[in-house]
Amino acid sequence: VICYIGIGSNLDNRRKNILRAIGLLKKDKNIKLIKKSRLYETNPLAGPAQGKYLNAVLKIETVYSPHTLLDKFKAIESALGRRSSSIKWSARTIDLDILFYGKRIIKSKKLTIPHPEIKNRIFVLKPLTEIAPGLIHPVFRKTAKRLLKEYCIPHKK
Ligand code: A4P
Ligand code: MG
Repeated sequence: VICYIGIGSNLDNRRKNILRAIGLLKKDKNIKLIKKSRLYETNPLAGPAQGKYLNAVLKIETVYSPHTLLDKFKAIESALGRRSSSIKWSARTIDLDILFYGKRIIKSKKLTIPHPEIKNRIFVLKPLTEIAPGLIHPVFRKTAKRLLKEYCIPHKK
């Protein structure tokens, strides 16, 4: 199954964290890295005050089920020393999110796929459009390029 993965870091050596996470993904025989976007420096979206992120999107192929893939990502996050925080959207050494898992639409207690925030996140839409402009979002039925074009920042009153 072809999957798209969002990766981000805003603590310690951000670039090194991302490259190490990609290294660990590549080591897994059941995960094949097909494409990776450039690294984008992005402003933190939501959450408490924190430093800028580096973000990227990866295209992988895997035989893992969505939940097993999530477990693998959690293992990589803890291998890279991510501490679990009770504060939503706080700074992190590494974060791996499943953006798309083939064309599957999943809503379970542990997983929502496609990732529900894709359309609100420039730090996902930019790198995604770089590597897969024609990819169709299975819920909105729009391409990545289109979602990026429609992206706008919600107006705060
Ligand atoms: N979960 C549900 N759906 C998914 C999915 N599609 N992929 C569940 C991965 N996980 C999914 O995640 C919490 C739980 O979400 C998981 O245990 C899983 O069961 P987490 O990574 O432990 O916690 P989190 O990342 O703090 O929460 P959340 O809500 O996933 O936050 P996001 O969406 O990851 O956003 N600004 C910039 N510029 N760049 C960023 O990368 N990231 C965030 C975090 C906020 N602001 C950012 C960035
Ligand atoms: Mg996450």
